[in-house]
Amino acid sequence: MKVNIMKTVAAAILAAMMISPVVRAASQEINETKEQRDARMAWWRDARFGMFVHWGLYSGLAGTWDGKPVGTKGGMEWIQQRVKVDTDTYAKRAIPLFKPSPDFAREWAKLAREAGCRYIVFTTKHHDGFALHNSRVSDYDAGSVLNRDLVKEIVDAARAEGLRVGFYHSVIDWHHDQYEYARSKQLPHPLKGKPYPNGERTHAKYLDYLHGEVNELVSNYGVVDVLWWDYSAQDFQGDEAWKAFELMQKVREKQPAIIMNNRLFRSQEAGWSSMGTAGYIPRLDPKHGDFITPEQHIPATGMPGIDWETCMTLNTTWGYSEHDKAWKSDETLIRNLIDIASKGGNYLLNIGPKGDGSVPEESIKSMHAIGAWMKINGESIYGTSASPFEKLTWGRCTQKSQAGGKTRLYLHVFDWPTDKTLVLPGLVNKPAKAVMLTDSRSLNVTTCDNRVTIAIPVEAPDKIATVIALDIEGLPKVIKPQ
Ligand code: JFZ
Repeated sequence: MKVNIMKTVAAAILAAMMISPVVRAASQEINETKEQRDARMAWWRDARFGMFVHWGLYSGLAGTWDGKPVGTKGGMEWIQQRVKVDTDTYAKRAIPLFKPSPDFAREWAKLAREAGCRYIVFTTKHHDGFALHNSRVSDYDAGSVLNRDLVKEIVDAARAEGLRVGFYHSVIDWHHDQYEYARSKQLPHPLKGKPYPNGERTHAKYLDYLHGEVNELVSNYGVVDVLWWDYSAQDFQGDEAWKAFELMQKVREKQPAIIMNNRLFRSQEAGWSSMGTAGYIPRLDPKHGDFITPEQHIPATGMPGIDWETCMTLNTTWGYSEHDKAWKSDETLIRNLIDIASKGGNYLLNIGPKGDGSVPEESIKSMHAIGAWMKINGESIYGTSASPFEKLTWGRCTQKSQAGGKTRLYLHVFDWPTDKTLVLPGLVNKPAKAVMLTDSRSLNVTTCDNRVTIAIPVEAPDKIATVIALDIEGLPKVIKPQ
């Protein structure tokens, strides 16, 4: 809600004058030791599994425009761009269909907890520009339109379920009348290629607005654990596009322990090689963010020294679409989570609630299936690190240090061997014991010729992934099998 515009403008001008070039240059450097960084990242690295939520005005439209499906595949949170309409036309159709129920946030938070997620990252504003909080610098926000602060509702609900909270925030903005979309050929905009409807634009004014909304988000909702920026292109990124270093610095001043992704940038040193969802590379200078964000895919190998999080949809769209039926199977989702953990990454799995905030039935089922598996096998995911094996023919492995210098290897068996033996080729450590998490059954372990062999039952107790916890002496030592 806009109040005291003059006061805000005056304050902004004053603030801008006070930021000297010296301060701005210094703000790029991260004053943090490795130990401090490890401490700040610890909860996130342990969590391994988070719930992403894409929800906004587009959710009520549900992938439909003029009574017709805009598509059956792909991101329907982009619907305004897909049908190429201005913000007023879009808002007029979308607002009446966006009707959050009183209880929606508690349902999401409960679902996330039941699924075994340790954090939730949700869209505070997507590319369409509609903000879910009660904003003083905008009248295109839930406060102005619904007289509700949906960010507060979601944060409160998530905290009540013991979840960490992350804000997705789009720096791309299809609503603001000073956003100079012509400056990028690569970033999307519904009116791309067309002249600005309002004549001249001054991007700096958009940046005041962007920084203003972000300031509200990091000031008014207590601790914010993650800021998930989205996104930049090679031809428009970083300082030029978003005053990125200053923005990150301001966020850190309010939220010293916050964890941010690298999407305010798109350059080699910030972990990007090209456009496209697979354009990431395993590189990251901390001044550009804390983690990289492979989208809709899982990297082929782990990336020692780099924090990463794969974000993925349950079907093919982030924002709700009534036409998208391409739901991933429980097997795919559970094995993805395991695969990612075995490579040392996090899984941020998306739900796209409907316009009333309710979660599609298929998504609830999938999240519950993951939750049921996690309830039994969660210790093989949370707080684990990447596999010591380069490759295992039957599945995946994660590991965790134990008291007394032991290491526990979690063996995730996807393809159950038919000869009643599970072989760990090249593992030279002395094994102590093996237990199946499914039913706490102890299994016989033998070792010879640099391989460990575990005696297993004929039938796989869990067709998707049976986990065997194998304790070994010392840190795992794996040699290349001959
Ligand atoms: C972005 C958003 O556009 C999308 O709607 C969703 O929020 C997702 C999580 O993030 O998706 C992208 C971002 C970058 C590229 C493509 C899709 N890219 O660089 O090509």
